[in-house]
Amino acid sequence: PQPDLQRHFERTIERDQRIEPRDWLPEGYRKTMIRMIAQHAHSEIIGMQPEGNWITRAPSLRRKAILLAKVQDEAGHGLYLYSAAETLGADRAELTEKLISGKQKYSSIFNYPTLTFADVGVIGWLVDGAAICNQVPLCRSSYGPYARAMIRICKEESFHQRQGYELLLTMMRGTPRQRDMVQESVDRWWWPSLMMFGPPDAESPHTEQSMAWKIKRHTNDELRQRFVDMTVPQAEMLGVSLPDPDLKWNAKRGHYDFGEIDWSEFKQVVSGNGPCNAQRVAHRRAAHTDGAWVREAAAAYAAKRAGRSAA
Ligand code: FAQ
Repeated sequence: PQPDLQRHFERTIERDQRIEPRDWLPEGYRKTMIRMIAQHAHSEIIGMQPEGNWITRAPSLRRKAILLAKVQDEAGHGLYLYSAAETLGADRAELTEKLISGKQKYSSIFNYPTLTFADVGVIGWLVDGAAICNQVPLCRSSYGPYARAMIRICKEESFHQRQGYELLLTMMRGTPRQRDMVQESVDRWWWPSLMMFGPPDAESPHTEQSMAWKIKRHTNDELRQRFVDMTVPQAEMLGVSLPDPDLKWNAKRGHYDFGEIDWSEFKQVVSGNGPCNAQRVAHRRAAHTDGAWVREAAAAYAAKRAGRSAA
């Protein structure tokens, strides 16, 4: 590149200003941003499935309406994020192709099954809670379209998190069986939620460069610790225990200590061998195939309208 373009990019980052689509940017930055935004978009779209599983079986009309709205928000986040990826020159159809052929990742968390309705509450509380913890700093990410997308998405995620916590509070005020359902669900989701933050810093290939480019503002371990510190008091309020015997307050550090994460499980899930990976991707692929006629009709309609306005 011309030295002045490179310098402009570096100074923009140094001054904490935003990189915009019209700006020159290094190829590595573009690739990293496309990878991260695409994985995030795919996560939102695949993330509709675990909760979508309960829409037809929600225990009341009110819970059904709430859940429908939440899952619909996730679709919106996915589409919004694909648009952000397009500002970097990515092609949406290609990104979808990479998702359904298993070439691009999405968050490990969505490869776990939702076995009871309590899972809907726990996903809201823990999964959306972890997502917020990770995404609030991304509102200050150096890539403008992504940072701005995060502002709106975080607002909606906060609402989702409240929704989950309120559902769980209601169940905890219910029968002993309902309380057991909540506890059993927390026991299954706790460790996978901690894995959402990614590998430990020492094994995270992208963190250093992404921090230097101010794409990421905190490391994976920093955010994981923040999540644990924020969640333990919420668990106490709720009256559930977290399934970690090593979890305890460390006054010296001013943080909660917690046990070792099973990184072999994480690796298995990320490499496609989690409990639901095959099912999630197959479902998305089927939806894509079944929806081909809608895309074709929309494209034909757009072409016809373009022709009419040109005439
Ligand atoms: N699952 O070097 P790092 C949501 C991959 S929230 C799968 O640390 P990086 C809301 C990573 O991609 C979930 N793969 O990478 C919702 C990389 O692979 P690659 C989505 C993971 O990028 C709630 C490799 O491991 N949120 O959807 C995971 O610096 C409820 C090495 O890792 C975002 O995407 C994982 N957990 O840091 C929806 C937020 N962790 O590409 C529905 C934006 C790591 O080299 C219902 N993304 N990997 O093959 C980020 O903040 C970052 O990308 C991290 C990973 C922190 C996820």
